[in-house]
Amino acid sequence: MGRFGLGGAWLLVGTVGLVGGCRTQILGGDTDTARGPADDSDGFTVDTSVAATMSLELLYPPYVMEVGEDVVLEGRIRGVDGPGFSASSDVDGPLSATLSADRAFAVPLDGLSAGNHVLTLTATHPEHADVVEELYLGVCAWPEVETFDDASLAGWSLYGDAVWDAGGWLEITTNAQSKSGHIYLTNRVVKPGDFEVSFDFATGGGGYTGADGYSVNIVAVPTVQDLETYIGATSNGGCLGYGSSGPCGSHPVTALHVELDTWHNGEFSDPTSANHIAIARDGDPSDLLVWAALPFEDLTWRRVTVTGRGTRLSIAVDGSVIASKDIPDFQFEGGYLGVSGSTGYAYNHHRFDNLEIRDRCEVP
Ligand SMILES: [Ca+2]
Ligand SMILES: [Ca+2]
Ligand SMILES: [Ca+2]
Repeated sequence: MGRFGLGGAWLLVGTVGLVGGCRTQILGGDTDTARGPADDSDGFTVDTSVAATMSLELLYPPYVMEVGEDVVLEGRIRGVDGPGFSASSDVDGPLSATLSADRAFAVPLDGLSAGNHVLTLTATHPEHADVVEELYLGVCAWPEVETFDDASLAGWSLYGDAVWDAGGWLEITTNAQSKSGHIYLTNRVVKPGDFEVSFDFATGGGGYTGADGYSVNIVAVPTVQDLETYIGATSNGGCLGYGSSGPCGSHPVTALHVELDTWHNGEFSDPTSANHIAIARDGDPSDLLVWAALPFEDLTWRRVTVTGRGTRLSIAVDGSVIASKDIPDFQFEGGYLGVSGSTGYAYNHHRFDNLEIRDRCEVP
């Protein structure tokens, strides 16, 4: 939970240089003498012998937050007893807010829509001019989940045998022998840095066991033309349509791959003869960074989430982490995201759906 208000250090809003996104306005210009108690309940002593003014105080106001994030804007009204309080956004209108007996207010921000907001906080009192605080807040968001329910596949480019299925998912190879397919999102790149990519997959239902599998790839090339050169340089079979270097070719590339491998290739250093989910890089399936065995050749949908936080890579399936490892020299470079796969003598469906990309969050 991102909670702006912990730590006990209340900061005075309106102090020059304190919070660049805030400014305080005292409307009307008329201040009154405080009529509060001589001993304030929070330990501050109010000197009733001098003129006092009502003020709004905020603690660590956020400048940017993620859409839906559990952030609460907190602060306090000082200088008077029995004030009123309200909050609003120029984009979303009035916001729900609470004001406690000791004049602490809380404004949950998790309902704000993505975009740039001016939040207006208003303290009212029958004997004082309103005090209005404006706070500038960016609410960032990620792309919508790609459900592949629409046959148009806007933004995607298909190569080889990859097809859209009327069930509302992709078939990367089709359920037949000696197929290879690729599909890439070519109107957006995944940004470098920390990332989280989630998707549903289902494979099986074919002929013979293991065939060969597929891979989600993020390829750091500058242009779609360079991407297509890379695709053309990849090999099939155990290279799963992503291998372009090492045992699969001589086309070096900077890339990250999430293998869903159902065929044991001893010559590629497959670490197990079991089905495995693995992370490889740079077009080389023989150098796995992280892997875990998991039986999945049953045409059952499972959800995979691959997370990169600094140098730590993790793989979760249906919400449970099955592999996590720190790779000291790992650096995620981002790039074009796609899926590749291949079949040989043995074959399977290679289905893919519900892609969710969470790279650097941006304010739209
Ligand atoms: Ca779907
Ligand atoms: Ca393999
Ligand atoms: Ca493998």
